[in-house]
Parts: sequence; structure tokens; C-alpha cells
Amino acid sequence: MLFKKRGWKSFAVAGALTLALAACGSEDAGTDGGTVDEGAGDDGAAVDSGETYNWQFVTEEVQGQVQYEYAAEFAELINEKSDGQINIDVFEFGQLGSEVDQVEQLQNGIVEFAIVSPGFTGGMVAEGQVFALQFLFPDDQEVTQEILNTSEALNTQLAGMYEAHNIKPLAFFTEGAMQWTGSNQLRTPADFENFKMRTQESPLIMESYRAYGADPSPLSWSELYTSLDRGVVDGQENPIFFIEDASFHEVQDHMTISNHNNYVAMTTVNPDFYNGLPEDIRALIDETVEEMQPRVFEMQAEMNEALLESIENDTANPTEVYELTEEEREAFRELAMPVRDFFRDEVVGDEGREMLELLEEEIAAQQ
Ligand code: 6CS
Repeated sequence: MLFKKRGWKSFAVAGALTLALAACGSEDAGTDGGTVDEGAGDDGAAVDSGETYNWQFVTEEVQGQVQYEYAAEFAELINEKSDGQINIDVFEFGQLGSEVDQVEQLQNGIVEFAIVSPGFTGGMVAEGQVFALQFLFPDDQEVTQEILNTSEALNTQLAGMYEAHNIKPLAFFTEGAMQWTGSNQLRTPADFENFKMRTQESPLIMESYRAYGADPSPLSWSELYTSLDRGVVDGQENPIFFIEDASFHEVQDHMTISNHNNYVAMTTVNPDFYNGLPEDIRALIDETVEEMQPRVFEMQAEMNEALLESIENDTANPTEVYELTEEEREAFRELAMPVRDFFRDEVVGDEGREMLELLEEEIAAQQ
């Protein structure tokens, strides 16, 4: 794996904060403050009592990949800022089960933090599938990230819908533009005819590929390399860093730079745990989440650029890389547009329709 833990660390941490850590008052793990190693003093001030907190942060990726590196840096920052009082254990994908298991652990307070891809929660929060709508966000990654940072449709409306399911999104970030890989060339919609496309669990992602004539098949990424290798599926979509790091290019002859969508992930927290924290700790979390937004943007941009070169230079596993022209992209965009009607008419209700309308306005205002 090219990107080792901490390999992307390039920013200094401001001096440790003195936290009041007042009255967390729990010795239980989970939703009411995580694990507290030593009881709070009579006045509930953890600094004086030497109280420490142990929290868990689960990701859908492994060391060297964006989500894991994000969580590792987040944990390190929180630890330094709290002068060692808050310790966060970061789990790679696979250590605590499937993507769906991880979401349940967050909802039940077994883990306090998780990076969640909306693609795996489509059956629960249908509106989160808005991220599956291809060609919705601008091609410019910086503009897209700005929308993710500031959108009321996402940060208030959609976040509220997740919170109703005991998942509190603290931030949305792009892991990069998604590209297609295939056992055959993917340049026109005709190339997708009967193409066995691996997708995440989301019904809307599947619908998007049906619109191209493909035969979508939902799978966990843990099964994807073998499934591509054995021809169980013909291709998949992901950001470049993930294609290279998971070695999908080794078992795919073609990669199409399609930039048809972004891979958006959410930093989430269990709401009961979060709401039960003292104000200063919540502020520390919020401030660190905000600091991580430019950091994760930089991280994904560097990884996506460097690993494109790796794929191109991997002569032992040659992959033909082809970038779609604007005209070729247009043919896909035309087929993708009716999927927005499907989202509005078949997937969500009034709240989801209003959210998409506002999001479209916010996107238009940035272009
Ligand atoms: O394709 C997937 O399912 C995986 N892709 C990324 C970029 N992150 C984790 C996710 O599970």
C-alpha cells in the first residue's frame, strides 16, 4: 500500500487546550460519554481528577485510504488538543464487520464516530441517495467541496433526516471524482448494455446504471476484487485512489475518466453521545471537524493525482486509461437527467423533493 498511516500528515497542531470537561459523569461506554477510565472528581472536573475518555471511530476504508487517514488525524488532533485526556481508537474497514454493521454500531452507541457513505444507508435514509445522482454537482472539485461545506439542504435538511435515525452528520466531504473501470471499454451508453456493474447497496445507484442499460449488482467492496477477477461483475465506479489502493486496476483492462459523480462521505457521530457531552468537548469536536475539511480535501486530491500516475505506470498490470470528451459525457448526462425525476417521484417524499430543489438552487448559485 502506497500511503501509510500518518504519511499525509503535514500540519501542526495548535497548543493543547485546557478543557473543563465538566460533568460528563459516566463510567459507561457508548452513548453517554464514551468510556471514562477514572471517575470524575466531586466537582466533576476531569482535568483535576485525571479523567480520560476512550472513544471509538470506525471507517469504511483501510490504512492509507482517505477515510482511515482522516480518522487517524482527527484522533491525533483531539488527543493533542485535550492534552491526552481523550483517546480515540480508529478501526479499519473489516475490523468491526460490514459497512451496514458499522452503521448499526454507530446508531446503538457501540462506536461514537463513523465515516458513513450514504450509498450504504439508502434503504434507511432514502434522501441520502441524492449523492447517487450523476452529473448533479459541478465538475470543479473545489466548488463541489464548498457546496458540501455550506449547503443548507445537506447540512440542515438532510442532516436532520439522518439524525431521526440516530446518525448525526457533522460534515460532508468528497473523496474525489468517480471513474469507471471495466473488462471492456466504457465510452458510450451502448458499452453498458448488459454490463454487470457493481454498485453499493443504494437503489438509486442501481437505477442510475439501469438508465445506461447496465445490469447493476450490489456488493461490499470486500468482495469486489475477487468478483472482478472472476467475472462475477464486469466493472465498478470509484475514485482513482481507491481503484489503485484496492488493486482493482490489476483485474480490469480499462479505466474511463468519466467524472460522472463525486464520492461523498459523511463524518458522523452518535447523537445521544454527542448531545450528552459538555459544551467545551462538543466545541472541541466541532472545531476539529472544521479543521479537517480542507485537510481531507488536500489529502484526496494528492492521493487521486499520485495514484493515477501509479495506474498509468503499472506495466505489470496494464490498464488502458481513456478520458471521455465533453460530447461523450453529454450522452451519459442526458440519460442521467431522468433519474432525478425518479428520485423525486419514486424515492423520496415532499421533504426530499424540497431538499433536492434547494440543493439545485445552491449548486446553480455557485456556477
Ligand atoms: O466502493 C466502495 O464501496 C468503497 N469506496 C470508497 C471510496 N470508500 C469505501 C467504500 O466502501
